[in-house]
Amino acid sequence: MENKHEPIELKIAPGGIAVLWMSHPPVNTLNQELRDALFSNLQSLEKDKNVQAIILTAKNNMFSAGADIKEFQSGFKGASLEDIQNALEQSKKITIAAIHKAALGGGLEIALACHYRVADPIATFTLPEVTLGIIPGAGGTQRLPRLIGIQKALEMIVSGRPLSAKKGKEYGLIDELFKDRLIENAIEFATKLLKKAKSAIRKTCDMNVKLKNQSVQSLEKGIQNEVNKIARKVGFIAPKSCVESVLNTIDLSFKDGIAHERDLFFKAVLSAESQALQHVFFSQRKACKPIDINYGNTASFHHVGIVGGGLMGGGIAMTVINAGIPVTLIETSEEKLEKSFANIKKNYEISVKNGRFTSKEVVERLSMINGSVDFGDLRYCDLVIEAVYEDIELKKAIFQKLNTVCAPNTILASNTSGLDINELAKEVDRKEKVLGLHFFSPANVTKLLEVVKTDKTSDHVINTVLAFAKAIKKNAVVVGVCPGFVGNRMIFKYVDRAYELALKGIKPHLVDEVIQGFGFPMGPFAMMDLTGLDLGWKNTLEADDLRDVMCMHDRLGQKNGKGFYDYKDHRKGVPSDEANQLIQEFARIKQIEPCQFDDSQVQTQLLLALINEGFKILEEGIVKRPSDIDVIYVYGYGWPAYKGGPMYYAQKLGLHKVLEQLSELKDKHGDFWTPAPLLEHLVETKMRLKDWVMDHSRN
Ligand code: 3H9
Repeated sequence: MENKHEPIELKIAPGGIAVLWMSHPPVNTLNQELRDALFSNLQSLEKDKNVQAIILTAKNNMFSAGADIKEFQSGFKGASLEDIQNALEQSKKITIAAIHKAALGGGLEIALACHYRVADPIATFTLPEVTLGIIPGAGGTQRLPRLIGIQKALEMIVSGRPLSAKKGKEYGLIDELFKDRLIENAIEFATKLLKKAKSAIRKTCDMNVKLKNQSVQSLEKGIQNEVNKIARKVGFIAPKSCVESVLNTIDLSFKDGIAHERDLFFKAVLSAESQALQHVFFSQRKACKPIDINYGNTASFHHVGIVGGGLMGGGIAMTVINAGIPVTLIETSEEKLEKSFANIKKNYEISVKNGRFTSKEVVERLSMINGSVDFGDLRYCDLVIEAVYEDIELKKAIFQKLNTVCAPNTILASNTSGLDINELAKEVDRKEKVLGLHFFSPANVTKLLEVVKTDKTSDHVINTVLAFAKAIKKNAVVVGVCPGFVGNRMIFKYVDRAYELALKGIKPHLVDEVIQGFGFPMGPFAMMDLTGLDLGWKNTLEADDLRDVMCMHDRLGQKNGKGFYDYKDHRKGVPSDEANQLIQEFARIKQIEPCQFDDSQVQTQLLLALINEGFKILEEGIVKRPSDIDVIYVYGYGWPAYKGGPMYYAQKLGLHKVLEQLSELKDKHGDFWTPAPLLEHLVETKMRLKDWVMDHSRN
């Protein structure tokens, strides 16, 4: 008979010290089963006269990932987090949370209700609710400021960023750090507390918030930048609600503050932003589990080779060594290697300046890259990533070389942003070990990784590379081969429409402003300037589009200080008279008549260009799920996460409405707007995208 898994394990140590282990794999989310078991154990321990102290800890290599996000939709039933917190905080026994690895959200909030907290020095503490469009709803906004002060609590809660154990101890969140034997040390800690003459019970809810001569206005002002950064220009309520609730600790009693926090929490859970962010959370985790792959063993990674030390190759090298995997970087000459290392060092210096790494960490990382001009040095690599410029013949020659120098098991990947990887696979014997790994610039920062499966890539290779993506902290999405794959294929259409709008008389900076108003960090013209207008430009004598026009007039983007914008200081572009004149001149040559479009028409055209292509990509099976496209756009192209991604947005808008708008645009502005057949089919059959995927994956 199978043993029933118990969500709580209990042991009583000598001296009446009870140790409660939460055990809900994989990450101890506080779902109803765990909450009920925890609450009933706490009630029994309270009644047990032999028990003097309670240590709350957890199994599965993690304290707790917080509330179960799935219950946001179904509603919370059974014992609440508040019941558990009251049991811990009001207990007559000493309660201690012993935290290893991480305590997030509700997980940290129950620890805050304990009388003491001890932790492993590698542990982190996070209230990430804002990243889900909500606020901490189990007392986090009321207890954290009481423990670490209002300003630090505001910074943690509004940003959703983790706090290290070292800082936690410094700020007073953690009482003791224990490098080894966390539980044994926690028991010893409890024993010492029990020996104190005076009761050691210390309730967070009874603490006063310390204001340190700060006014509410100065606190509000201090956090405004962070709020603006997260909320961008649009009405995203969570960061503002976090501020409101934390500041309530100044004027409201603990009880009233909790009641107010609960109201704000439930309002936020129901908001459109939170629904979209929850969709993104689960979509990202689903994306790395492709529908059409047989899961199995994965190979391990001891050494990675990178061919090409330019902007992309250098960024990829940084990403890999940051994960502790050594890299061999190949260039064609010693000078190029030197240049590449100088760029990598410069990027790390910026990270040191903004506090991401210490100088010591950077030295350690740099010692993990070995530069070489000899392809033979790649022979021991488990994976080689080619990252040279976009020239299929050059890439083919490199793959032929790799085929001869690399061990037969080495996986060969190309970082091409859209070339045909099936063609590259033809150059080697190990066709099943060839695939695309499309990183996005800056590769050491952007989270997205398109994993491009060719006709022959084996499932084992895909599984291995997905494990690699997780190790280097990238959000992977498996896609098929087509020009531009998913992300760029869609962005080509969007940029094409942006050019069309400019040719019809809407100035580039006005187009950009509209799309920033939607929540993108930058518009299509600023994006093209940043990427470099000459990327992939075939130096022709006749211009096909506005990119050609700009390049022909040596306007290459940020890199030479002029593109669609003029760049006086390095990054901040100002509208350019010269670029605007060139656009007008080209419109005249092409006989394009000016048109009046208001902001909402501009926004609709740009977003529909993306969405319509998304439907075509889905129908062709280049990705299997609409949510995979959402993940690509949120993590690779700056689509505002609180709007869920283009396909989620289309479904929310109503597919019939999307079809109607596309048909109208087609009538007025031509065939570019022909609706994708899949969209027509869904509207005709009144089927939701989600249901089509289920139907489709069954075939
Ligand atoms: C909260 O606490 C609200 C309270 O203030 C108030 C309540 C009243 N819920 O990411 P992984 C699943 S809000 C449901 O691959 P990792 C995840 O979907 C919560 N499911 O592992 C995946 O499932 P599957 C605040 C969750 O090691 C599996 O667990 N907390 C949750 O790379 C493994 O996850 C957060 O926002 C959850 N809370 O990363 C933390 N967490 O295997 C969100 C995970 O079916 N979680 N799952 O695909 C994380 O940031 C990461 O999962 C974590 C582990 C860092 C914990």
